[in-house]
Amino acid sequence: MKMTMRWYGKQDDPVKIDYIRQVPGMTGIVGSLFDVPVGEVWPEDKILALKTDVEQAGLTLEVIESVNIHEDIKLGLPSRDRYIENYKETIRRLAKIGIKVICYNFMPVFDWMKTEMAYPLADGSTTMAFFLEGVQKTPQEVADDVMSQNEGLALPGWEPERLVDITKLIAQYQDVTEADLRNNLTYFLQQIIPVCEAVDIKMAIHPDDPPYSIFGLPRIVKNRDDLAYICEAVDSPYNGITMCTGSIGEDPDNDLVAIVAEFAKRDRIPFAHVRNVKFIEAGGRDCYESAHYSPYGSHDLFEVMAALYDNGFDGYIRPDHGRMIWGETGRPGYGLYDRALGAMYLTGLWEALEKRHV
Ligand SMILES: [Mn+2]
Repeated sequence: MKMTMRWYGKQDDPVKIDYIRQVPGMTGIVGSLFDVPVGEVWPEDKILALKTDVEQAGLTLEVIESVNIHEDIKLGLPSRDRYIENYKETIRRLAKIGIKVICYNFMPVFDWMKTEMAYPLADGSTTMAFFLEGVQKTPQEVADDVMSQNEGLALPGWEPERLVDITKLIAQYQDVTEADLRNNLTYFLQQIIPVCEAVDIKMAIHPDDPPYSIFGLPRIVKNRDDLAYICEAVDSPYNGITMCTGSIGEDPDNDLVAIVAEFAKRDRIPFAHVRNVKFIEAGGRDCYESAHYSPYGSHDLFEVMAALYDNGFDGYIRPDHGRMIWGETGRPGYGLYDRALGAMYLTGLWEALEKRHV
C-alpha cells in the first residue's frame, strides 16, 4: 500500500505540498494538469514541471487523476479516433516520467455530482452531501449551484467552458443507451490498453458518482456487474479500477466490502479512494461524506482495508475527500486537515493488519 494525497499544483492549490509531506506515511502525490483542454495531448514540459515540484517536496508522482475523456469518445462520434490517438500519446509521455496509474472516468457530462458543498454537521464541521431532491431542478440550475459554491477554485472535471451549455451536452446523450456507452468504452479500451501494456501504465476507471442515473443520463460504472463487465471487456491487468469506496458506497444495494474483495483478488485495483459516507436514513440514498472513522459513517472502513489487505492489494491509495474542519477554507473536499486525519487513520488500520498477519 502506498499512501498518496491529491494535489492541484502550486498555482492552484491552497494546500502546500510541504504540508502534505508532513503527514505520517505519505509517499506520493496524485496529480494532474488542469489547464490542458480535454482531448488535447499533454505538453511534456508541463508534465515535467509537475514532477519536479512533487519530487522537490520529497514525494513521488506515479498516479495521475485524471486524464479526462473527450465527450466525443463517450458519444462514439467519428471524431473520437483523433482524440483516442491524442490520449495514447499522453499515455506514452506520462510513462516517460514514471507514471504507473492513470485514473479516469466515463461519466457523461458531469464528472461527479454533489448537491451541497458545505453541509453542516453537528460537530461544527462542513462536508459535501448529495440529496436527490437537489437534482429535481434543471441540470443547468444544478450545475450553476455547484459551480457557485467552489470558493473561487476550479473544480476537477467541472470545466466552466465545457459546461457552458449543459442542455445541449445532455441532448447529445438523448439516444445513447447504456449498451451504447458500454460499447464506446470498450472501443476506447481496445485501442489504448495495448499501449498501456507496452509502456507499463495501468488504467483505473473511477466509478460513477453517484452510482445511479441522474438527469436520465446513461451510467455504466455503478456496481459489481458493471465492474466485472469492464474488466472482461479487455481482459488485461492494465485495464483496472479506481476503487472509490465513497462512490460505490453511495448505493446501499452495493455490497461494498465484497466488491472490494473480489476485484482486489482479481488484481484489478491499482488505485483506491477510501472514504466513508453516511446515509441520512437507512435504506435511502441521500448521504453526506462523513469522517473516515467507521463509527461516523455507514461503511466499515476496517473491513474495507482488510478486504484490500487479505487479497494482496499493493497499489496506491488516497483518503479521497475530507470535511472542512478547524476553520480551514478551500476547495470543497480537498482541505488538508481532514484528509490528513483520514490518511493517518487508513495508515493505522494498515499497520494493524500487517502486524496481525505476520
Ligand atoms: Mn473517488
